[in-house]
Amino acid sequence: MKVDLGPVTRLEGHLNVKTIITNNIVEDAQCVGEMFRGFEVILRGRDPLDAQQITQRICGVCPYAHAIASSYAQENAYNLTASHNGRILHNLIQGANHLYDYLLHFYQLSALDFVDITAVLKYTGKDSDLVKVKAWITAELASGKPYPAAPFLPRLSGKYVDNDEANIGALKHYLESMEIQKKANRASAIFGGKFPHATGIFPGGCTQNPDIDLIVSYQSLISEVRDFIHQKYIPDLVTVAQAFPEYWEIGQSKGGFMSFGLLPFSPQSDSRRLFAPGVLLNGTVSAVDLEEAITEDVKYAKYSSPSGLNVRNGELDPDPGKASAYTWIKAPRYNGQMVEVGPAARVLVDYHQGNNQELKNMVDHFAKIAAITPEKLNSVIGRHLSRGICAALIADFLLAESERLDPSKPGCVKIDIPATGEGYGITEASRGALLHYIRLKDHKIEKYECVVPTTWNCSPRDDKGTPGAMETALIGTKVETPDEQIESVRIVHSFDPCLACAVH
Ligand code: NFE
Repeated sequence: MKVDLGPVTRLEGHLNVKTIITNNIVEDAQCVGEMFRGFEVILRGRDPLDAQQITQRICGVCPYAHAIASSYAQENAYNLTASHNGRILHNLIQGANHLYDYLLHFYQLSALDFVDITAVLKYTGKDSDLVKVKAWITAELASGKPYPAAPFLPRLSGKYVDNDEANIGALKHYLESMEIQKKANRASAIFGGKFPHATGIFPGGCTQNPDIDLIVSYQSLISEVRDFIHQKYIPDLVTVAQAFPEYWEIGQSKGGFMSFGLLPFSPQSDSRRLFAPGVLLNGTVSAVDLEEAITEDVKYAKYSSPSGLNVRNGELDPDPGKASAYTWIKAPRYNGQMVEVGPAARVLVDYHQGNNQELKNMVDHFAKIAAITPEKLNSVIGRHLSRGICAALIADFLLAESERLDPSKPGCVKIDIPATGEGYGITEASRGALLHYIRLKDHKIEKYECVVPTTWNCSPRDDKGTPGAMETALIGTKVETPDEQIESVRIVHSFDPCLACAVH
């Protein structure tokens, strides 16, 4: 039986997942990116300092990651070292965006896959927000509309959390989290400019100087976000994990893991980072090679350009009618290997290197209470919990990092754009490893390449026929209701795909 899950909702952009179900098992799955964008074409011939602005328009969810990757790439191409304040400001802006994004993903994009929202209909308390939601859902359900009470209902058939108090509590946090997300975005905006597309991020730093009153405002906002993470987000994650232990086994990708590392401790391009970069293959972590190892296959993607090109030589010739192709997403590979990127990769790659003792302690703590090994982070629940671990570590880091700003010094440095040069910039967007590459000619952009997290995770088959990370996580899954497949949708949501980014 063939079932298309698209358009999959509660994610960014246009994703279809084509499945073949035999005896209630997903026998095959294809991730289909249904649109073409072409930012790399738009950038050709432009002023290089447009790049960190234009690439933010790739996405309204992770714009700062693009601005930061672009700034790093330009610093590399201009032989420019960021100022002390500049690098810290980059971190404060990008880190706050991660916090916003994790909360958005858990509450608005995933929680309703697990939480039974109809529990609110039994609510008898006095909380005004919950009373309003209850009244609104009740009226919507009575209205006779074909799809009443969106985005809460309708929903896929399946098991949900069976505890009214936990369900109602999670709904309350769903509502509160939107205010908290706003605070995270306001914190980023203090130094970067208005969310979602910050005008203040540049190679070498930020145009906003770190005045003391701004630092205090930033810290106050991040402290509130941090409290929410510890008091509500992580307990809600644990509730879901305890209610759905089978999801430690569901949704495992069948390749390696890669992280580019996140939040450098100093302006130098080889600085240690809060989360270490690395490629984890067969239990061993190795350093990331940007020059040769990353290639993009296009046998099954709608491009006529050659397959298997590395980043420096990447091309983009759209071919909508290509017979063998089923998606607009290319298939990036690392030394020919399929890898998963994202929160689980970020945590596992760091854990295996012992880079961050607090991360190790948190992973070991959760592994102990769930009676799992750290490798089980490669699962639906594992990806969700990894975001929670990242959120807790990042919030603490941002508060400490903001103390290191020097209000007597500027936030940016003078930029001289050379006539020629090239540079790579790597960071971790919330959804995973993000690479920007820039090459200059006559002081202009000759070539720009982005290799983006969801491109890795939602990649189609490569030229050898190996499926992408999400495809492998879906294949073999047992589904109770083949034409709905809540199990498959939970797997897809655990990756938090962003198709706007994937096809960029
Ligand atoms: Ni549009 Fe993004 C993140 C990047 S995912 S959300 O996180 O880069 O491909």
